[in-house]
Amino acid sequence: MQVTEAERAVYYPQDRRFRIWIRPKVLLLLAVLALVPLIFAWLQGAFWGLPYIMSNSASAPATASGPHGFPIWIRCCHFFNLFLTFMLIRSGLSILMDHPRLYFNDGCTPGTEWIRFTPLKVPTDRIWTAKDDNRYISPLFGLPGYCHTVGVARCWHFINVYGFVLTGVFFVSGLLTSDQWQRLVPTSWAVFVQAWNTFVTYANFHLPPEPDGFYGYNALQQLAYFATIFIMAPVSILTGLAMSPALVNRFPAYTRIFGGRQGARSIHFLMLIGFIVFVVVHVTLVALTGFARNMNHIVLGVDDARPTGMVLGFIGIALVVLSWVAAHYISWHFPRGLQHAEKALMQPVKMVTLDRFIPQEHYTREQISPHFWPNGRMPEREDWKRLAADGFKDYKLKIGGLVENPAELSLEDLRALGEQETITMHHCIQGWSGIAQWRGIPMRRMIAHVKPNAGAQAIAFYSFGPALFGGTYYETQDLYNAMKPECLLALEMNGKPLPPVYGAPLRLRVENQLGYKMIKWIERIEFIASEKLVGEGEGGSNEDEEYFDLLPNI
Ligand SMILES: Nc1nc2c(c(=O)[nH]1)N[C@H]1C(S)=C(S)[C@@H](COP(=O)(O)O)O[C@H]1N2
Ligand SMILES: [Mo]
Repeated sequence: MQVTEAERAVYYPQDRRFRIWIRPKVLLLLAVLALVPLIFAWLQGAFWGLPYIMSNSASAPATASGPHGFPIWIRCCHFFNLFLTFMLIRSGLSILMDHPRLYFNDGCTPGTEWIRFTPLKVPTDRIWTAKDDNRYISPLFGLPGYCHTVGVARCWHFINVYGFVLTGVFFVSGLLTSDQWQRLVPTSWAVFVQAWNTFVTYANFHLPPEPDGFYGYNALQQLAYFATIFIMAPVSILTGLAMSPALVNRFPAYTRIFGGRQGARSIHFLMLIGFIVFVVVHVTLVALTGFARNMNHIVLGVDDARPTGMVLGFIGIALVVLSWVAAHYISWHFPRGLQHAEKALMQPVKMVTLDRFIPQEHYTREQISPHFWPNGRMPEREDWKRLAADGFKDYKLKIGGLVENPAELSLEDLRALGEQETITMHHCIQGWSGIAQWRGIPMRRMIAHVKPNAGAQAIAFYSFGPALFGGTYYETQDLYNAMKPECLLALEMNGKPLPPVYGAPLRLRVENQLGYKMIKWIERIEFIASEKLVGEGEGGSNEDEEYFDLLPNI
């Protein structure tokens, strides 16, 4: 792909250091969580020897009850899952690095993160935007990797999440309509005792007697598979949803289950780590406990030790690795096609679900975040600076395009249309959030004032500020969302006139969407027939240049 100088500076920054910092208390907690069971296992091994592990029916294949072997649909699901999980992990890591800090508070106050993937502390002596904060990740680990590629990474994440959910639904339906669930779902509490005994054996560097996986699993293995399928996967999906602005601002109580949006984001990340740990342990044990035979089970569905399954398995793994190379190639050579593919899959679903939600303010003054990450590039234009110098006294918002009643409104005129207040949570695509109070003019009052023609379907907003790679920052809204009661042209934030960094004199608030739709430093507004008619036709600067969604309800 041809990249301009400005793009190069964003994608390939000079500073590519990678550091992980974990809050000491959290580190201690993790160490304790890991060490306590190990210490107990070692003590038990040292004083009482290795525990006795009951053989289960799978140890004697001739008499094994329950499911025999892996039917083709399980083997296919297993392969798809391998492919999809890695796509999700790799794109997830790219998304994470766009705001490389995790919190358990919705204000994302710098310094309150429990883990960060950046060597930088947020400076306090100057404006530090969320985009200044994003980090580089090597394309070996991230899809598509590099820096600030969250748009493309999200395309992959959402396309693959479809496959992940469908595979999951298909797999679980298959389990429940056959006898295969018996492998995975423990039916007796004794499984915990057996699982502990198995753990003690591993912890003392021994392998427990291995049942033939063709017929059944050892207790710890069963619990690990059960947790991955029935706990980690659903929790990943539920916490993913809990980061949706449409859902959170409509049903704040849902997200509180996970400790707020940032709790959900942290848990989503912990699930990612869980999947990685699972893959590492799973693959190691498959290799240690009769690799050729195990591979025949899951690749061919036969129970012998020929090398065929192993060979085909390696080919399958090679295909998965090849898919990473292909995905990288597509990301950099056909990002627009990728963006459109994601849109074709996601937009229709969003339009009948998340986009229908009318946000409701549910936050109190006490919940307003002490810090609100700023984002974007401040206007550099002289006319904006002149206006700002005398408090936007001479500012006139120009509204035109397909309207009966074009207008030029001062801040006074705007106020006269009638103001409204909300306290809402802002969701940036990069991952941070913040709660603030906004006061301004509902878009629908402004719309009623200018009277759009029947042909007007979208509204284009142009900023005084520049877009990421230069040129004018612009965004569009469809009329449907602009008419929602909380959609505001905000003049005030937390009880004061909008501060310059946060969009003075006027910015948009659309609470069921992600932050980049909420254009700051608005200069003029135009009613148009379609978002396709402005810029590159994707619906805004971010959609054009960073492959973000037109309708970002999640
Ligand atoms: N003009 C302009 N508006 C903009 C942006 C920008 O870069 N330029 N960034 C957007 C993004 S990505 C976000 S998250 C919000 C951030 O708003 P805040 O600075 O009030 O936190 O502004 C949005 N509005
Ligand atoms: Mo953002």
